[in-house]
Amino acid sequence: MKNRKTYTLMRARQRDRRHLLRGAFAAAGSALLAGCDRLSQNESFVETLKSAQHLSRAVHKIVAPRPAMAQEFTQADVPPVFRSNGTLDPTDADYQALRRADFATYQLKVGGLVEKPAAFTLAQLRALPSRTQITRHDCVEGWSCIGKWTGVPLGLLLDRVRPLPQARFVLFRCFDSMDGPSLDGRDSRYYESIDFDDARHPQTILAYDLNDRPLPVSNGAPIRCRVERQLGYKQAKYVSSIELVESFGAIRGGKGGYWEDEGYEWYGGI
Ligand SMILES: Nc1nc2c(c(=O)[nH]1)N[C@H]1C(S)=C(S)[C@@H](COP(=O)(O)O)O[C@H]1N2
Ligand SMILES: [Mo]
Repeated sequence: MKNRKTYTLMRARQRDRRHLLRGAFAAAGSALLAGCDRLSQNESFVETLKSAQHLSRAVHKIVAPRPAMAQEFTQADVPPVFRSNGTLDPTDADYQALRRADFATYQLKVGGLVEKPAAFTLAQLRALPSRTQITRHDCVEGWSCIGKWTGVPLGLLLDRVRPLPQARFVLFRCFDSMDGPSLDGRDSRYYESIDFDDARHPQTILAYDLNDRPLPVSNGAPIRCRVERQLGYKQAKYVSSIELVESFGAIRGGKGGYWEDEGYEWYGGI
């Protein structure tokens, strides 16, 4: 437990960052409305996004309690094209086969520490109650983009599979290998994890539509996670399965995500 003084200090720093962030957005002004790319030309904005990554989870919880909603925008704020980043077109054979079948054979498996493991086809996911939200995606590489996402609230799927009491994290496994298809059997597929506060947040959805159209391959078709209080790298694309776990210390690099294993913070709160 950190002492009071540390918290006060951290809180002051956090205020500075929030202030910086507001300043950066104000400076970017109408550029934000015009599209995705221009914010990346704003140096202080880029720096702010980089530093936001290092906020501790505890401090973030104090200054911005997580039940709080991420800002939502209007249709007028949505640029025609949502930028894409990271994997744009997975070369993995299992993904390519699904893609050739127009994802008709896709099944999202939800298992691990649950009472009732389940699998959902895209048609089944689309038939469930949905949520639509227009939000801003912030990548640590220094760009932002507003998009309109529609999908199934993750909390709803969790209710279906009934997490066991010891389940603490929701782990997303993705189709795309980051080092290309593996030659030596080493798994380099993208993965991510979030805790239950985020998993059950009303704006956390498994999105199948972007800007009123089926999710393009470059943005994570057929299913990608939107966890709106977090930075871009937490938004897992090409989700193949969801696993409830007690801890992620023994999984892959042990840090809870592909980029986390490379040194990014596990909690990418914004
Ligand atoms: N499976 C997978 N998910 C991913 C990535 C990736 O390379 N593979 N990149 C992450 C990063 S760093 C960002 S900024 C966003 C980019 O999402 P977009 O392509 O829809 O803009 O996806 C995140 N999720
Ligand atoms: Mo990112």
